[in-house]
Amino acid sequence: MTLGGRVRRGFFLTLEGIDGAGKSTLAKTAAELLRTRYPDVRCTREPGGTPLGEALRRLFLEERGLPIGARAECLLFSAARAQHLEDVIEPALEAGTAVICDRYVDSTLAYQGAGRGLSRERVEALQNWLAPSWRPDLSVLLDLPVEEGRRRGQARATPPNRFEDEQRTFHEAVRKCYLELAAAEPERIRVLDASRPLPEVLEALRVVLEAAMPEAEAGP
Ligand code: Z5A
Repeated sequence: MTLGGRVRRGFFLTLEGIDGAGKSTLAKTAAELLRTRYPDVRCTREPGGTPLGEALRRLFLEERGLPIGARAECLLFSAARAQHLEDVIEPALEAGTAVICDRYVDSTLAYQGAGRGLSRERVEALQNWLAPSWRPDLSVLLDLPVEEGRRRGQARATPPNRFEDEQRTFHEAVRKCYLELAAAEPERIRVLDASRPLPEVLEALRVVLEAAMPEAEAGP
């Protein structure tokens, strides 16, 4: 498998879903499972993973009053991703590391495309430009009704961010887009019912991950 023309030896897993779907919770179990096959596992997130990404994350999630238009929002998430790919994701995959990324390109298609109403074609074209071979080996979509995501989010102590503040219709559009993306790419995007009790979701994750990981190479 190649990444931007170079040999790619690691495994690239992304976790997606609406707010509060359980991505951070599942990342820990995914890391344990990947460690059975890969000597190094790197957990990262978007926006984030680099000094630029973390600075933009603070800007998005903490500066609630700062006006950011839909196109600027899309470009800023994409800028953070370009840096993340260059500094973290591509070098790790090339070194044989398994990378788990909490949100990736599908988030931009769902939030900035469907949520903010930007043209899907333009958002996709931008992603294809900055990450020509951006496709993860596996993307796990944690699907959850919007109301349940809100309920889980409200249990947190932190104040709602600019996305959590959005109307229900915004989050419904995001969820719908995620499901459409999964229907269009069923091999890459596996949908898990995140409303089930956590042990069941973790078991479903184990099953899809085991099936997606390449067989261990035979020794010399
Ligand atoms: N964003 C964007 O617009 N465009 C982009 O391109 C990118 C991002 C990359 C990033 O915030 C924001 O940026 C995000 C989209 C936007 N919008 N928001 N908000 P984030 O990724 O940090 O925010 P988040 O998605 O809301 O993360 P989160 O709140 O931490 O959700 P999570 O990681 O999916 O859930 P969790 O923390 O693992 O679980 C939430 C709670 O539910 C927690 O108490 C768990 O114990 C509980 N939980 C988890 N699973 C279960 C089950 N199965 N049953 C019961 N309870 C559960």
